[in-house]
Amino acid sequence: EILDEQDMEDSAKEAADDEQNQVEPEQFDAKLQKGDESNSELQMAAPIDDLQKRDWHDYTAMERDAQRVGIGEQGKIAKLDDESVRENEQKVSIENGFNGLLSDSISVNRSLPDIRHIDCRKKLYLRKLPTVSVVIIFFDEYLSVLMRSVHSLINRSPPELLKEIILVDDFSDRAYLNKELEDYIVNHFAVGLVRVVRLPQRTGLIGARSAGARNATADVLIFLDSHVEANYNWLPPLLEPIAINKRAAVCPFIDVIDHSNFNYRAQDEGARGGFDWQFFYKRLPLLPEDLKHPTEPFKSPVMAGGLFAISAEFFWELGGYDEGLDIWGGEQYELSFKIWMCGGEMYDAPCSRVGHIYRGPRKSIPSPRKGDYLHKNYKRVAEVWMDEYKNYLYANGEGIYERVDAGDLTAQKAIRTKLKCKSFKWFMENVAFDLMKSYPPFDPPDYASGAIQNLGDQTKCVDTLGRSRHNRLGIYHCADDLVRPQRSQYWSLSWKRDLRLRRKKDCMDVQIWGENAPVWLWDCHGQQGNQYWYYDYQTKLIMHGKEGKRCMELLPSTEELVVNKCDVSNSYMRWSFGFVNK
Ligand code: UD2
Ligand code: MN
Repeated sequence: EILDEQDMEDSAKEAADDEQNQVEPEQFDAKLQKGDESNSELQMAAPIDDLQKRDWHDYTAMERDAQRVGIGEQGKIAKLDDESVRENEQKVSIENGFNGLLSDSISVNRSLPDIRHIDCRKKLYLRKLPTVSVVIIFFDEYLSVLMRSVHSLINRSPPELLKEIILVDDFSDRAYLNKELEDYIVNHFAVGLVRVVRLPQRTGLIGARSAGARNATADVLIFLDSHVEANYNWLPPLLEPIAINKRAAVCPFIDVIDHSNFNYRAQDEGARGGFDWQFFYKRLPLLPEDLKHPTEPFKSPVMAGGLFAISAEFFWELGGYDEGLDIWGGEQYELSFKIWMCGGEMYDAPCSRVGHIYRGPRKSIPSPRKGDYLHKNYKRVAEVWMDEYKNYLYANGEGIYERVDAGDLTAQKAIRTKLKCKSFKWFMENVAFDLMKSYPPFDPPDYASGAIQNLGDQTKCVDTLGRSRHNRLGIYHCADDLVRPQRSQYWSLSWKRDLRLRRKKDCMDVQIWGENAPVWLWDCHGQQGNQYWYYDYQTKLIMHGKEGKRCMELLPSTEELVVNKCDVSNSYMRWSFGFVNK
């Protein structure tokens, strides 16, 4: 880090103001001296050009977009008014997992809301940025959605940076993706800008991306799903970290395009990427220093998978994707681990935003493979990269991993050795250092378990009364063994602080905050809130909610189980809990 960020921006702003973009040499001299003085010769020779920043916004296009009105414009909620198409709308939606018919009525050039952090609008980026090959893979994608993806890229990328868009067809079944797609491209895009690569058989998204990457000719590869929309000035923030460090991979913020109405919105304020021990992608909180600089790229342990930029050189240095990963899944972990462990870094860039259609309900499609490709993929990643941590994944797999064969891993292991990559332990301790706490591989012990016995009437215990979930709980004659009672009375106060039926996903749930609030048996959501409970083993109160002001109570007259304002003097509010883990 030679330069103070702010200094660099200030001088760059001045540079941008200057017609000829000439920077006064003294300005840089002063700052360069902050660097390694013993090496000032080299520092002075640092190409001044590379330090120049500029405003990359295309204001003409943005103003033009701001004027646009019509269905779905500005990313607003869209709707088809014609009742007669309703049936067809349903049919197309269920085939695609999004409202394709509605998409046909929205312009492929539609405008989007500029929902970036306000300071992103003023941000300048290096004048010299690498060129880009965008690789979009698709299998049976809906045509207007695919074309809107492409138009948005062309409309919102500086032409001098966007060298080509490569569409890789993963052997689609849909006929319109042949001639109709080719004709569209010929009629709408500059010659050679958009190319289609056709795979001779279904390869899956990993193989398709690799094929696209092999066809790419620019400095940087940007991989995208086939149902996205790039937002204003999305490209420079993705490229600058790579211009500075060619071993940086950068992800945009992924916004949500609603599958039913094409509304464009943020998913949250941003988060770091992680996973749990069933390999579900999870989000980790931003760090305090990330929050202090809301427009700066921040380090993220794992990418979501679909949308990211990486220099072609680094991608191939890493051996690309493991092409033994079939169809869908796991590749985001493989590449993320590889990037971090083998000398790279990964960032999320808040000022770069790309919308993605997260699919809604979709009719099930027959699997293109006989075996369980997903767990095979996961096992490949675990065997090659996760060292002893792979056992956490396997322990949560209910025996699946013992049954799948990962196949030949020689080539992947050889890459790890050749690049002298760090251990997975290093990754977990230095990059994903908070993951174990947020997503422990095994549930930590319960705070308490057993029967919940009322102290006002010691013959009575909380009981399901044989009812299933979505019913009120009641009370019943206590079991003889209060530590190991029968199933209808066997409760655990879990580490997530919900009160669940032992080994089940049914939790005590309170849905109103008024007087005599009934206690229900409901699906555990793990989000605390209205399922948060606290047992104070000294007062013997079972408190509901984080305020600790409302408590579980037995109403002796009606034998109902309710929640009311806590009162230690009321013995019907006090409970003994089978076994308490103090
Ligand atoms: C998420 C990622 C996706 C990928 C996947 C895990 C985001 C927004 N998306 O999936 O990129 O990392 O997790 O593997 O992070 N496709 C093919 N051939 C196939 C199957 C899919 O080309 O056999 C294409 C498909 O058309 C799409 C892309 O692969 O462009 C990703 O598939 P998806 O959109 O169904 O998956 P998604 O978004 O749930
Ligand atoms: Mn997708």
